[in-house]
Amino acid sequence: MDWTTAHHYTDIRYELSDDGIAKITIDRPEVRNAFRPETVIELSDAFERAREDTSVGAIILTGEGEKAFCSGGDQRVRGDSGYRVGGNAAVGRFHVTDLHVQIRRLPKPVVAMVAGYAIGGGHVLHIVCDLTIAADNARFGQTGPRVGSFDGGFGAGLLARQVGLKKAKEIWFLCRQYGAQEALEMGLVNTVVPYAELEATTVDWCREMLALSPMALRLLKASFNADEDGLAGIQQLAHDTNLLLYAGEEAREGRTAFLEKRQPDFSQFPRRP
Ligand code: 1HA
Repeated sequence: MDWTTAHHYTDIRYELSDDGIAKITIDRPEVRNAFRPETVIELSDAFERAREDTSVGAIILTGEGEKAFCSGGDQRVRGDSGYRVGGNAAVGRFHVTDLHVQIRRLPKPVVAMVAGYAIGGGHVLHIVCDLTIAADNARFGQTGPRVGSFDGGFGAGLLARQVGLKKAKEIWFLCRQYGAQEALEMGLVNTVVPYAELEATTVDWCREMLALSPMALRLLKASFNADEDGLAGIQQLAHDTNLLLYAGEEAREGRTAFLEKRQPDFSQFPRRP
């Protein structure tokens, strides 16, 4: 698969295919692709870039190499008030949770491509992606209670929806690791393939989605969020449908009438049963 670098970062890579796929790679293999605050800032910028690029229809999130997708927060820069920017700032950051929200609200499918460890905060990153394609060497788990941390947001709630409440509590309470096949059986991932086929399979899945209606996919993602995110999810779905309204004659009549300083004539539009 040919990828073209579309923007240069320090901790990540941002690449595009020639047919509408953006690939975002955490590139810190020396720490099993753990993220520091700078990594999160770059990831957020890359996801925004992929969102704004109208040629992009699907996004892959992955980690460099075959040893890890991501091992969570970089424990070397963990301070008492979060993870330290530049390793020495007085005030730490805890904002990977904002990235979770960003990935979920991004109106294009985001696919986690997991080889090796998806652990701790790295595990939560794959949980918030829409789909997960796992290599046969993938290993999943939470470590929070072992290192004095936890994610009671999407990391707990979405996980429970994906694997069931008892299993989610087991994953968090015991901090065990689970292999790819076990993850598949519990509904944590969509498919498992040999490592050598991981990228080709992920690209195939993305291409299948690229052939489908972008608006239907967008509304489906918002619909799942509406169920899961309460009022914030309904807000997203509502504004996506408002976008559809804007594109039609009925809304145009409202806008044109205002600009022409006349009463709108909505009588021409059907009141559908
Ligand atoms: O829970 C949260 C949050 C919750 C709410 C809001 C924000 C949050 C933000 C973050 C997090 C967290 O992510 S907490 C959980 C943090 N992560 C971990 O506890 C995982 C730590 N790593 C491991 O358990 C293992 O390294 C591993 C299972 C991923 C891989 O094991 P392996 O293959 O045996 O490699 P290992 O020798 O352990 O690691 C290779 C190198 O990578 C080591 O460095 P070296 O001795 O070569 O210098 C190791 O220290 C480093 N490394 C691995 N993971 C991390 C790391 N360095 C810093 N941070 C890491 N997370």
